[in-house]
Amino acid sequence: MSLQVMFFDVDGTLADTERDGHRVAFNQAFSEAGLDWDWSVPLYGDLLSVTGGKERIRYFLRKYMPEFVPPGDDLDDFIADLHRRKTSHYLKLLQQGEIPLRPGVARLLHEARREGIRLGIATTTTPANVEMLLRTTLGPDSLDWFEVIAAGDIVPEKKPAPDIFQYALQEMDVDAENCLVFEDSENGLASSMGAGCRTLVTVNEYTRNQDFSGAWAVLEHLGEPGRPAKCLQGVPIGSGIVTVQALKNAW
Ligand code: XBP
Ligand code: MG
Repeated sequence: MSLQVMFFDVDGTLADTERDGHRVAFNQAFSEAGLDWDWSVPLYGDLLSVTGGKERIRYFLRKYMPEFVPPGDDLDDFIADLHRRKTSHYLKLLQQGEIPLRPGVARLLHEARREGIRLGIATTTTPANVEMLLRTTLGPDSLDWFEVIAAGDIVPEKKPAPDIFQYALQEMDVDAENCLVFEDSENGLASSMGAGCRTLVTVNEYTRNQDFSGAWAVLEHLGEPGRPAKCLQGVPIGSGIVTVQALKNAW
């Protein structure tokens, strides 16, 4: 068993998209639809326990507005419409270049490509969101760096179910034991571990205090030369600068 493939989660892992991206876009969609809902930064922390934007709106209504009756009495249509609006606002935010990649992400991707490591993406978010993030941060060619972009409703069950990683493994025809997954959340870790993949977690503001038992390594971020990350749990990697060589040494 050896390091042959790297799978990346998107939201929270490639970039801090949740607080200043998805959350803001949800609020813009609510306001556009004439709703006075406001998902504050702390409230959104609770809502993140459910992955998937449509699933998150449904969870919000059930938990915080149980009396709410959607126009036309059709909840699925109502949520789908709100989510379409949200996606369009989110894409605009990405286009404006508001959301940079996290430390070390671009560096490690470039390095992995040079070293012949195969790349894939496994995420809960909508495919158009992934494509726009890659295009605006790494350039239009970067979509081709990934042999599979497994995203959104392509599988029946979103994270923490293992479906999206199982799908990505199958598409790339690789064994889980030769893969390393990069995740940022407990739901993501449960999903990748459920598919049998070794997982490196980089925490963020929303996920810092989650339970990462079973993760191979947990770091603040991937680190940059001159800006090493703290290794928080598990195997320490490369004195806080995650490189392909450091990963191979620790494997
Ligand atoms: C990401 C998500 C996504 C985004 C919203 O989870 O939960 O739902 O917040 O995306 P993960 P959509 O990083 O674990 O894949 O609104 O496009 O669903
Ligand atoms: Mg994530």
